[in-house]
Formats: sequence, structure tokens, C-alpha cells
Amino acid sequence: MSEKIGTKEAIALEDKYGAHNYHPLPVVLSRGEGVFVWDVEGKRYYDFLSAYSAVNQGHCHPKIVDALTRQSQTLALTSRAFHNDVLGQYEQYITRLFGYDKVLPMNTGAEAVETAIKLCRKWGYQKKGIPENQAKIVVCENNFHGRTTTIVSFSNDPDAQTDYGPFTPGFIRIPYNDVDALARALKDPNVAGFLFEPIQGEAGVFVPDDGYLTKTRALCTVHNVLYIADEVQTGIARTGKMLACDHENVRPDVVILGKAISGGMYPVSAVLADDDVMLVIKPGQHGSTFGGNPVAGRVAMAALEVIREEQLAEKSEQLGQLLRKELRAIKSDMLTLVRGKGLLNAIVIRSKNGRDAMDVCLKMAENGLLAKPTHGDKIRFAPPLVITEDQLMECVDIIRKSIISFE
Ligand code: IF1
Repeated sequence: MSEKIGTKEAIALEDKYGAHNYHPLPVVLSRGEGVFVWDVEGKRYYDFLSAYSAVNQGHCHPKIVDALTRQSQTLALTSRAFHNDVLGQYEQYITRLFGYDKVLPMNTGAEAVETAIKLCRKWGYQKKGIPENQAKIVVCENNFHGRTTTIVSFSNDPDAQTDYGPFTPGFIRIPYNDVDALARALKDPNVAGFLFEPIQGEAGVFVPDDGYLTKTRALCTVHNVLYIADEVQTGIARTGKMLACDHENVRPDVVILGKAISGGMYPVSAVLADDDVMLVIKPGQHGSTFGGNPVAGRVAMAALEVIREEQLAEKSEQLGQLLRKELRAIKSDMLTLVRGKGLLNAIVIRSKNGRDAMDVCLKMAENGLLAKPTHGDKIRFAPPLVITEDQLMECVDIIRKSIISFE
């Protein structure tokens, strides 16, 4: 049983015994509840990252904890060698909620993206008639879809890709938010799918032009190419709608979900599609030990019910507009840009007097708000969607005070 541990000791243990694949802020968290997390010294913070949009429902939501606790004390894992009494109910729930014929349950976002890639390729060969091993998938510059070798094969981020070769072929990268570039790429008859993020999260919450989803959806329809939306970060009410694609009433052929599908309580991911796509995968052709386990099913149903019961998509929309208005009113030449949708937002910090986005994040931590820079000069702001207006205004004050402190 782990006893109480201090910040320095906890960090030293991680440094000595853990791989150095992250460089976290020097904060050691030990408790979370709703919009708040506490460090080992008892300091309270507003969580403005929400574990990269996995904790949309707030930390340790009682309904989700209850689902996890009850099922884990009943039946945790059967493998898919046998049926269980939760999977079918979960599959019915989530397919009805999102309006698709079927779901393929996995565990992490990357696994779901890999599943969508395999599904798309198999559909390309068996339904579109693409010659064997010639299928191509169009992706976007500055994408982030996970960290597996195939996924980083089509990344243009050196940190994500360097020295991980040889890479998986069969991907065409085009500029994001460029409809004409997609039109040109789709002239290739061997394109099976277009894999995209409705808003590019890691790139710094890059929101495409209005109409981008509508136009790219239409192009994929005309060219018989699967429209594959990676909603791992933008989904589950984060951008003010259940799916970011809902902002333009666009229906993807394949939807990839992860993160907040479980409220951050358990690794759950999912791929949604209709029968003419999903049924190209036959028994024994794909799977995973934990995929669709009873605990995942109960936790996901509870987490998705919380979104509906607490109207978190509507809240995200309203509070997101308030947050962007208030951030844009901050008078500082360090704050050069505010952008986002719903409660997925980012600011761009221009360095001043040798102080940069990381210094702003360290100052905000000092003032009781946790956020982390992405790609140097951007700071992502993604609080749990359960935040109240008063709490949001308190956070705006913390952000303002922290930035102004460098003037
Ligand atoms: C890290 C950010 C990064 C994702 C989208 C799939 C996945 C992710 C759109 C894979 C995961 C996480 C991974 C985490 C940091 C975070 C992230 F964009 F959210 F901020 F890295 F870019 N599709 N995003 O955003 O899901 O396998 O992680 O469950 O790797 O550092 P996963």
C-alpha cells in the first residue's frame, strides 16, 4: 500500500524508475473531484487540461465511479471467447446514441484509429475493388491520431516520428483546412478513406473554416471514399456538440471515439460504422483482450448518460463562448490569439522579456490553475465540462493575473 509521499520524492522515483517519455509540470497530484485536483501538499488547482479532454464529466464523477466499482466486483473480464451480459447492452446503447448500425469496441484511442485504418483498407479491397495492397488513406498535415508505428508513419511531427522507421506505406498527407487539396488527392482511384480531426487538437486547437466538414464530406461521397472522423479528443460534448461533426450536421462513415467516452475512468475506445462497412471484418480478423469488457461497457454507459443528464454539450457551447470573450478582453501583448469551439480552446503566447508559454503555465499553477503548453507557444484550455460560470470567471481571473504578471 503506498504511503504519503512528497513532491520531490514522487518526482525522483519517476525519474529513476520510469521511462522519460514525458516532461510533466513539477506538480504531483493525489486527488481529483469535479473541476479540481489537489497535489500531495494539499494545494488545490482548477484542472484546465482534463487529461487531454478525457475527464469531460469531471474527476471521479460518482455515477461513473459507482458503475466501475459495481461491475469490477461482479465480472471484470471474460475475453471475447465468450459472451457476457454487458457487451450487447452497451453496444445497443452506444449505436443508438450516435446513430450507427454497429460498434467495434477497443481500449485506447490509438487502437481505435488503427482499427479504423484496417476497416477502411479491407472495405477498400472488398467493396471498392482497390487492387490488393494498393489502398491509400488521405490524412492531414499536423495531424495527431496516436503513437503507434503505423500512426506515426503519417505524422509530420519530428518528435513523434524520428527514428521509429521503417514506416507503414499507403498514406497521402495534404494540408489541413484545404478542400482543393483533398479534391486533387481524391483523383487517385485507390484512395479508400480520408482520416481527419474535425478540430486539430495537438496542433493547438486549429478550427477549420466553416464549411470545411460539409465540403470534404461531399467530396468523399462523390469519390466513394470513407469519411473517417477522429473524435477522440473533439467528441463527447467537448466542442459544444456531442460530436464536432454535428456543428455542420455532417455524418461520417466511420467515427472514432476514446478519452471521455469513459469520463477518464477506464481505457475505453470505439469505432462506429454501418453494416456495409463494419461487416467486412469477419470473426478472428481483429480484436483485443480487453476490448468490450464488462467494466468498460458499464463505465461507458454511465459516462455517456452523465453527458446527457447534465446537458454537458449545451454547457460546453455556452461556457466556451463566455471563455473566449473574456480571454480576448485580456489586455496583454503576450496574448496574441484565442481560438476554439465549446470548451476546447487554446491561446497563443508571444514570448516577452524571455518569458514564454511554459512560464505562463508555471505562473498559473502557482495561482491555482493547471494547463500545459503544446508545440511551444500554445496553451490548451480544456476544463471539465461540469465547470460552473462562477468557477470559469475565477479561472479567467487567474489566467489574466498570471499573464499580466509578466508585463
Ligand atoms: C500523448 C492531445 C496529443 C488524440 C486524437 C487519437 C489519440 C489522441 C485526436 C490517441 C490522443 C493524447 C495522447 C497524449 C496527449 C494527447 C494529445 F492531442 F490530446 F493533446 F498527444 F496530441 N486521436 N491524444 O488526441 O488516443 O491512444 O492516447 O488513447 O500521447 O501524449 P490514445
